[in-house]
Amino acid sequence: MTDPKTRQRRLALGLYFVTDPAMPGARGLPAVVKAALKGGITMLQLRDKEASDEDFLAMARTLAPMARAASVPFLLNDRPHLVDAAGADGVHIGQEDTAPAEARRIIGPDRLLGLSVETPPLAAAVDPELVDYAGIGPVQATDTKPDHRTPLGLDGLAAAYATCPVPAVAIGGVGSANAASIMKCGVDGIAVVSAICAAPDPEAAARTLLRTIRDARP
Ligand code: TZP
Ligand code: MG
Repeated sequence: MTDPKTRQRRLALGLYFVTDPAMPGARGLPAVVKAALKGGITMLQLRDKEASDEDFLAMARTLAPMARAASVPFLLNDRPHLVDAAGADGVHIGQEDTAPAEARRIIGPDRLLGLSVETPPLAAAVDPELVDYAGIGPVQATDTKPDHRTPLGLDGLAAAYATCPVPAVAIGGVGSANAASIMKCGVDGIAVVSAICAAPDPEAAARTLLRTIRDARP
């Protein structure tokens, strides 16, 4: 097994863009991702709960070389069995998806594995031998994930982060208005969907968020 520390050195959690299939509208997802990369996102995840494996893989194969050209790690949401074929750097799973040990077995020892945690006890339970980073949230209620759990708020986020044995990003209702206060909870970065994917100018949105989180860092 690759030393988890070696894998974690490849993480770049600052501004993690998680995609939505519908928000780009007529612009198309690749154009929005291209703009987001230009704006400085540091990590990218393809998320589409409804797509067939075939359509998901086709989009992943479009985005993977774009991310690679920008030296941005590219992860798939939920589908560890497609990581290899997609040429992705890893997978992000939720508590109800493939178990971490199984996902790690499928993707192998070298790729990145992220896990969503919704409460401080779930954050504390993350196995750092298997999981490279956590997504803690939702911080606030969000329409992007209609089935989300009770929002943590800033205090809940700080409490979850404090117990978490791996680096972590905050997710859920994160945007330029609250990014600075979220970073002050100590997290290693923020993950956003709508703040970039639904923005009229995704490049400018990414640039603004990046500046905000860099300025907020101690
Ligand atoms: N996991 C927890 S909240 C969420 C996910 C994927 C959606 C976040 O979307 P947004 O638009 O950044 O609030
Ligand atoms: Mg999931």
